Amino acid sequence: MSMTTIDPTADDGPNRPIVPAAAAGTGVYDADAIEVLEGLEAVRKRPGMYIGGTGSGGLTHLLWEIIDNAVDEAAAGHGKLIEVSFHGDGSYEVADQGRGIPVDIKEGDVTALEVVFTELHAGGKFGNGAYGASGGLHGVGASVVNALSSRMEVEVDRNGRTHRLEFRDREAGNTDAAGRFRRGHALKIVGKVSPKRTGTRVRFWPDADVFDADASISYAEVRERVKQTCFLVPKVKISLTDRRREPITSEELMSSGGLADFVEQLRGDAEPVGGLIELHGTEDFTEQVPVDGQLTEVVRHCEVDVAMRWCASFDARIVSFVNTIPTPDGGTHVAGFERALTTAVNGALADADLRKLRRLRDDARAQRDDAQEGLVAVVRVTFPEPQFRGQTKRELGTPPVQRTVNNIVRDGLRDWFSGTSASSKRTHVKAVLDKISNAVVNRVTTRRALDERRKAAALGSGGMPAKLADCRLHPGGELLIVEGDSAAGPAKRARDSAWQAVLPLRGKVVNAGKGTAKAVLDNAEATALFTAVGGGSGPAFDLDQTRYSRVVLLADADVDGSHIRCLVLTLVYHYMRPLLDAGRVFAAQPPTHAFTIGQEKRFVYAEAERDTLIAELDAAGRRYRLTRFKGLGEMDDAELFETTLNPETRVLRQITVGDARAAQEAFEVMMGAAVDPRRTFIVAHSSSYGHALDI
Ligand code: 28F
Repeated sequence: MSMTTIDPTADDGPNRPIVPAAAAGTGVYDADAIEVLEGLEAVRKRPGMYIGGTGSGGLTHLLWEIIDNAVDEAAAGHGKLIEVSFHGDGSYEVADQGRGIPVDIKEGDVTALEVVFTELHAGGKFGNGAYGASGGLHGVGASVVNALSSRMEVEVDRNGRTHRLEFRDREAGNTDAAGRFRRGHALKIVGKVSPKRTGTRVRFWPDADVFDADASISYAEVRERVKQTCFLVPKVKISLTDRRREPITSEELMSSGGLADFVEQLRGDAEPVGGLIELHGTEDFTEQVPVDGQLTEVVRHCEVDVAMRWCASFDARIVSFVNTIPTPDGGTHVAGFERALTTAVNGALADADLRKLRRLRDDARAQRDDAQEGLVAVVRVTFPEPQFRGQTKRELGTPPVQRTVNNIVRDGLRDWFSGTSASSKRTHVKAVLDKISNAVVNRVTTRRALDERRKAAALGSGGMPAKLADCRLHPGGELLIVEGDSAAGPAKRARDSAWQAVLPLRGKVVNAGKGTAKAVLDNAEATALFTAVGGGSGPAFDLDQTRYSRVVLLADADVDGSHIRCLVLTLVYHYMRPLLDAGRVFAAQPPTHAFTIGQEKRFVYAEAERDTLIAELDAAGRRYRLTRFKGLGEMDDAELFETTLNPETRVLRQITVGDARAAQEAFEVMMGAAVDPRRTFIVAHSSSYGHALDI
């Protein structure tokens, strides 16, 4: 019985003469065949690169690649039914009623059909965008499925014929009358069909050598994603048939409402607020893509579809897709949507000028989470060649999409909120704005209450900061401000609690030169300082109300010390300026070194002094022990007392307004981005902390 094959020279028409078979499967590998096998071999070497892994996830990816191709064909308007079958022999089958993969000869005697299953990124669905939006497993194409299958059968109904091609371990061929597999590129005509009947059927047997023994495809998981997919191709029926065991079960899934149905399903039984909002738009964007190694600018036509509605719940549920691919980790399309949503919501709130928001003054703006409270939304973009972020390819990366989605959603929502779009009703808009404005009020009032509690918590019983170790004499005593907990302990032990109070300032005191008044007053450290000093803060600062006669900064001479010293001076400069003007702010000048000369101990306050003393002692042949102080925390109580607390022996430097202003600039430089000025500053000013006034 002769095998009927296609005469490669004839046209692809329905009346083509049937010629006797050439000697198929001659076993000669031409260069192309070798290249193809190497391509597919690469996939088998590193399957994880193409399908994420060789477990159940990777195996399921194979099925989705084939389903996605069928869905792409239906999404492009070809075919209204897709059939998915799980077979008892471990194979999977997908059939569509699309146009049928082309069967014309591509080059030599290889058909387009074979190319789709043997060349990576082949199938013409990539690069020329012929397909519009390719669902494809992120562009890896059906050839990956072939690469990872021990067997594959493809049948195409096209031009009134059913064309068949098989693969055995990636080799193209067909089974002859005797049931033997014969290698060859020729398609086998296995039937006649009505010329109007077109479609593609693919059955594949995953290669047990590639996948983990326990890898399996979960019917339920496939069903769940088929359900989601139905929302993306409204009115396309997708049937699922399980032939793995008796009784064979089959079900048909279809959504007629598309994304609107999807939102209703996601909403569940949550009470809706306002009505369903549907936005649609298209915009072209350009993208640089490598074509034949040359970066070329291509125009992409992008469609944006959004369905959304608010509910009386509090969580936000935004589901997103690019073409028919779910993007569970969001990406540029979701980013564009979220930005547009917050912008449009704030525009509408401003127009509504609600009293409950006016009371919040500069806190009245809705933030992202306020706008998204109780929101259910499906965001879908459709364009060819999507780029994905990361290996898992669950996040859309194409940058220009963000702007496209932002434009379309912002305009669409602005129309809805302003009532100009058909579907928006005043009552719906009002209900949504009420919900969002309540979310803003709740957030702001909760945060303010929390801040108050924090401030109160930071205050002790007498209304003073809990961490203030106060003294008994007011207002004649002095307030010692120490940096962090390390120096607080020794200072509290070494001080004279009759007239010396200690306040540790930890962490990053707010930068008063940069932060807003609110940020400063919200900062626990700043509040503690203002409360302890007692004269209030800002323009209302009253020197006569202050609780101490002077404030003394005890900070190490290192960078951290200078940082906190600059911050406190900036705070004093901006919010307790009269303290400075009255010369009541001082900085302790801890020594940099101590010389133990016999029984005597001498302190020096700068490297220059140290070197001079060393020279003297050496000249006099005196023996001595030199200690270097890197921080106050390194001093013992006696040293700390003598050098910073004891008015008889310590060295304080009076801080002037100029110093504080310099501190402000210093702070800018120290915290500024530019490194050079900062380094210059530290070197230039390190000596300036040397001179001192006796107090
Ligand atoms: C069961 C899996 O893979 N269906 C597919 C088509 C249809 C075309 C196509 C596919 C274009 C040039 C290759 C037909 N006619 N189901 C599927 N249906 N691929 S995959 O073309 C792919 C490339 O050669 C198709 C006109 N244009 C495209």
